[in-house]
Formats: sequence, C-alpha cells, structure tokens
Amino acid sequence: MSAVEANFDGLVGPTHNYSGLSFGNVASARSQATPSSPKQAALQGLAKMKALSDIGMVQGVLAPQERPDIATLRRLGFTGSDQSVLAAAAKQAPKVLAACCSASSMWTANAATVSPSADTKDGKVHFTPANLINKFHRSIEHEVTGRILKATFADDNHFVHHPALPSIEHFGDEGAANHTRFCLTYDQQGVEFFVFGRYAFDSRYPEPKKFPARHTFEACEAVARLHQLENDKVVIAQQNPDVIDQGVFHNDVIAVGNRNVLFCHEQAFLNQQAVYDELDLKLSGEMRIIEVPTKSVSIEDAVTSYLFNSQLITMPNGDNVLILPEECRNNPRVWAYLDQLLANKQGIDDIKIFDLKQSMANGGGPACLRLRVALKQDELAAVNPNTMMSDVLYKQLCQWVEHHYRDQLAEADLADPSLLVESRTALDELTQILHIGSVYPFQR
Ligand code: SUG
Repeated sequence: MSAVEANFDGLVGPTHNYSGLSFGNVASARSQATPSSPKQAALQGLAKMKALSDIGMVQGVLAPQERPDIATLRRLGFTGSDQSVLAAAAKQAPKVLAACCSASSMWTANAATVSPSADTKDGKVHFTPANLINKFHRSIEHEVTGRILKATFADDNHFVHHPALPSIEHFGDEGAANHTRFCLTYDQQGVEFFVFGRYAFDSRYPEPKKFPARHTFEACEAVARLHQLENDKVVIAQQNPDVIDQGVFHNDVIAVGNRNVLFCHEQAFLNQQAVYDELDLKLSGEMRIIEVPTKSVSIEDAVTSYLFNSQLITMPNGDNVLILPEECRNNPRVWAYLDQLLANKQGIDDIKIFDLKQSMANGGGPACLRLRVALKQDELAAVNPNTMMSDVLYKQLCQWVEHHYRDQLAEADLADPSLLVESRTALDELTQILHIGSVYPFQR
C-alpha cells in the first residue's frame, strides 16, 4: 500500500482532572468535582494505542502539554516564585487555576486540521493547530501543540505548519473533530469535509440556542484556503443546531468517516440530503452513507454512548472496524443497533471495544483521542520515529506513567506545589523518550 492513515493519539497528562470546564459538553459538567485517576487515564489511552498498533495500524503518540500552565498564570497577573503563583491563583481564582491545569490536550482530534499531500496544491501535508477559542482552558493549547507537531513532523520537504487562525470567536476552530477526509485510497486526492456550528459574519442562518457553536464557517474556509485545497474537492456543511443544544459539541460526536464511508446520525447536519449529494458528487459517485435513524438511536443515546465518537478504521486485511468505548455495550439500544449493523453487512465488518472511562467522563471518546494523518510511504519515513508506537515504546511509556502519575487527583490537589514538580519532571523525561526537544515553556 503506498499510503496509510496513521493515528496520533494524545498521551494523557499527569494533571488529568474533572473541573467542569466545557459548557455544552454534558459529560464534563456531570463529572465536575469527582476525583480522577491520571494514572488509569494514561494507561487506558496507551492500551488503545498499543492494541491498534498490534493489529497492524500505524500508531503514533503526541506528547501532552505543560500543566499547571504557570506561564499563562503569569500573563494573568500572578507573580513571584512558581509556588507563589500557584498559591495565589488557588486562593484568588481557583477556576482559572483549574483551567490552567486541564489535561485537555489529550484529545488530539482537536489539536489541528491535517490535509494529506494528495489534496494540497504543493503536494505537502499541511497542519493548522486549532485555536480552540471557545474554551479558555483549550485556547492556551495551540502554541505548544504547534511545537509538538513540528517536532513530530519536522521535515519541511514534506510537512507545512501554519499558525493557528486568529484567536477570536469569528474564527473559532476545533480542528479535526469537525473535519473528515473521504477518499477511495489514501494516496488519491480526496474530498475534505468541514463541519461548522455557525456563521460569524452572517446572521441569516440558524444557531444553537442553549449551548455554544464552537466552530465557524469562516474558520473552515480559512483552513481550506491555507491548505491549498481545490474548491471542487471541499464540502462545508453546517451542523444541526438542535443537536448542539443536546450536547453534540463537535461533529465527531454524531458522525465518523473513513475512506468513502460516512457513518452518521440522521439528525447530524442541516439539509442533510444536500450534504450527502454534494459529497457523492465530489467523490465521483462513490460515497457510501450509513445513516442511523433516531428510532434506533436517539441523540441522547448517541451523546451518552459515544457511538459516533468511534474510530472507523480499515485494517490491513481491508476490513472496516469500529473502535468503540465500553459505554456502547452498556446501552441496550446502541448495542442492539450494532448487532443489526454487523448482521446487515452494510460496510462495517467488526467492532472492538475499549475501556476509556477516564477520558469519557470528560466527553472524550476513542475518536477524540486521535489525530488522523494520511501519509505516503516517504512521508511516513520522515516522521520522528521515536513517536511511533512499538513494543519498546509501549513498555517505556507504561513504566513512565507508573513512576510519575498519581492514582488519584481532586480539584484541591491542583494547587499542590509537588504536582507541579512531578509534572515537570515527568514531561522533561518524556521529551527525551520521544526526542521532541524542548517544547515546553519550563524548558526554555
Ligand atoms: O473540549 N473536554 C473536551 C473534550 C473534547 C472531545 N473532543 C472531541 N469531541 N473531538 C472539550 O470539551 C473537559 C475538561 C474539564 O471539564 O475538566 C474538556 O475539555
């Protein structure tokens, strides 16, 4: 095969916790103030990465961010030693401190939008980190994300790195969580599908009423321009505002695609049939849609089970497999639907279930945890080899987690100065394991 779709999963950072930071993400609100287990979270993520690598998928790892983010706290006026900054933030602005401690960079589907070289005019792979401007705790990710991506995809003969879009709601960009690439084979030019929640410069269109639409139409257009995509190979669709109001804060909570298959809920998009038609036209009549009706799976079931936040992967033997969270098995209606889906042989051949409870409790399923990068063989050869999953790296990272991560973390622990020391020690060692250089502010 001359090109593959690699998955780069975010390694969960040592401060993983539940602070209820994401208004509109029902799991985040529900888990607020419950204790987390950073160790379990990281090991659950690593187990998924290893399992995908073991079945022959190309799997990479993206490092987490430096948290607590002392540099941001200093920008917000906290001064003195790092310990004083932490103590003052905990006392005066505990919610700001929590935001500066979030391990949310683990959800690398939000790290960036990636366009493979077969789609871009200059024949290079393009990356634009997402500005994630709708949530403060996520808006502070993109600079370091950009550095981590550059350290992972360093060769400028193959890879182009753009800065994030302007940090303003008009260009709210949530990255690959709202972007899917359809194609026949990974090395052929594909159709890039961008999904947004609202128009920033046009008030004629509907918007959600209760929860925010994080991603704008204007951001989709800007990324398509930056990535030098051809207009007749781009489809931009609006998410159904009613489902955003029911907790579908990203398109990957209601739809997933791979190659020429789109697996989605019947209420995912505005003007859904027109969206299907445009995709099919632009993919030369080759699109295959698997649409799930509300009568089988309600929006509430989709949001609680994360059926659509699955990874739809093509195995080396050609089988299409859904990588699902355990919550799908625990929901009788979703489980019955999956049974029927496999029996009907509609294009999905198998399912695999993973325990990702720690991430799920913050609204992050299998698909949130990974950034897809379709790579031709010479591009794959140019990726930093130390970030690629292997038996050795898996063992090394599990030992690293066991050694540095806490079993339990509560919101009150975020102010503990030893957590800062533990995190920095762990991350410093990680940059050496992954050979990504000094990407963190504390290393500079
Ligand atoms: O941005 N949760 C993340 C979940 C991101 C899921 N990603 C995709 N769907 N691709 C978010 O809402 C919760 C953090 C907290 O509340 O502590 C959080 O940021």
